[in-house]
Amino acid sequence: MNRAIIFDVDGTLAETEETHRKAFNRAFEGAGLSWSWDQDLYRALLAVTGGKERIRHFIEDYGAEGAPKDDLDAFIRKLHAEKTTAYTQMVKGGELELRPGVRSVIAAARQKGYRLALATTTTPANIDALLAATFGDTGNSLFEVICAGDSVPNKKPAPDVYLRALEELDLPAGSCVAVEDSRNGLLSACAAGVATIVTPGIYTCDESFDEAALVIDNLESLDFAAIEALFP
Ligand code: XBP
Ligand code: MG
Repeated sequence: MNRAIIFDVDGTLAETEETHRKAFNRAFEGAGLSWSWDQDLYRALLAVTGGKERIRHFIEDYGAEGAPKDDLDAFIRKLHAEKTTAYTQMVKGGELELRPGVRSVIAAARQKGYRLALATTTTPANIDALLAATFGDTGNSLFEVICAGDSVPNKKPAPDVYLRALEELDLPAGSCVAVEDSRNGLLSACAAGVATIVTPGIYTCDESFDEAALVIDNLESLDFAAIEALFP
């Protein structure tokens, strides 16, 4: 079978962004910063993908005070590393579960011989924690290709991460279907030529998904035949 399903991670495999938001706030508090991202502010900040890029966006575009004037990159890297530690600890603590239908679609795809991949903006350590918490020891072996975070120069909505996944799968875009939760993710997959199913999440349900091949609340209500119908 030379077909693949490429899953996004955050918001798609699981509703992770609330845990990310709490982890950012824990890191800010630990660094002695007065910053605190509530849900409305975080929804706006999610326009920028990548945690480090999101922190920089908050500093430069929201006028956040407390960051050093010099070597801002090092400051952001350190703060984001502390956030990743907080996030992975919370995930390992069991606070996340897979979104409805994710486990059954992955099982059906594997049973039918589909290849599986991840294409995500998030940090690799976050993926390891989520896969271990939700699939146990077999988690990492489920996905033949995992393209994540800083492994590509341009994050979503740029197509880089999906192009990298196609390259590592050695498949053309037409032999793959993507599953996403956000407009940034949809634009990234579409720019790479990959037909995309969107399952909007709590932070993305108000976004537009006109370019999607299919928009559904979650994968639980999806017959696998509807995914197969998206392949030529
Ligand atoms: C979502 C993102 C990530 C997460 C936070 O990634 O944009 O930045 O919000 O994770 P995707 P990091 O939907 O592509 O999985 O702080 O590790 O970036
Ligand atoms: Mg996502």
